[in-house]
Amino acid sequence: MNIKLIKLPTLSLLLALSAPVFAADTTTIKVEEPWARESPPTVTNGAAYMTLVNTGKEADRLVGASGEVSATVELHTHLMEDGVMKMRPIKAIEVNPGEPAVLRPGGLHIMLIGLKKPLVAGQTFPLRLRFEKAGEMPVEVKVRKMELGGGSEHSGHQVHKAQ
Ligand SMILES: [Cu+2]
Repeated sequence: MNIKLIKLPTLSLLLALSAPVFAADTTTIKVEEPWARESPPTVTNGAAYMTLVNTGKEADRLVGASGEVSATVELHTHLMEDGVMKMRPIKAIEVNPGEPAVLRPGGLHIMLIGLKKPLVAGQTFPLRLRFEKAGEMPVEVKVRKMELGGGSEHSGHQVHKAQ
């Protein structure tokens, strides 16, 4: 009788320990510097940018993102159409080993549609990224000051230009 009582917790402890170890082994995506621009109170959409680095050997893809920050979260890209830059939803963003996927203004981005409240510089908000192979990954997105053509002298830092 005693053997059974000891065995059961031992087995469940082993299972509990092996699960996170397995997950860590398969996590090959590094998310660098997730950020978003601050949004004026009248603007209801925002975008999140970051660099996705694949440190593994196999190709992976960002297939979705979600969060409480906005009503809808979509993967977008920019396309030139008849001389006009347009945003288009896309199904996935390729993240291949040795080829970091750079999400930035004017290019790939995570679109935040229907912001529940304005994005305020200095604050952060959580997003969950979903990769085809690496699975779900939580990130904390930092909100930065808006950089506009004319008013850059008002901004504290010039690291990120709009273009
Ligand atoms: Cu967009």
